[in-house]
Amino acid sequence: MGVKILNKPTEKNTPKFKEPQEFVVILLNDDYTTMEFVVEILMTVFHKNIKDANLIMLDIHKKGKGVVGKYPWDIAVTMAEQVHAAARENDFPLRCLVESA
Ligand code: TYC
Repeated sequence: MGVKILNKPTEKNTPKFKEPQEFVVILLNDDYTTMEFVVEILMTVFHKNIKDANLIMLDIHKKGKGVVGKYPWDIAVTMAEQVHAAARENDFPLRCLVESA
């Protein structure tokens, strides 16, 4: 007499692990935040080098918005909070969004 195994995983009910989802942080242009401040944010919060930070900032300035990077949810949200806190502290209206990649 064999032991009956309850809830034995089968091909059908075995949970498949989902790929960790990624999110894009999008920075929005405005007319009041200085270019220097945006470059500083890109370097300090998003760890961009000065060359990339300038290119990303200018791209956002020209196009109205731009993707800064792709991150897991918690990191993306923390970065967005850091941007908004620093902008508020410096009286700039700089905003960013977190969207599903
Ligand atoms: N448009 C701003 C200026 O001319 C610079 C700027 C760039 C602001 C990117 C926000 O996400 C931004 N001072």
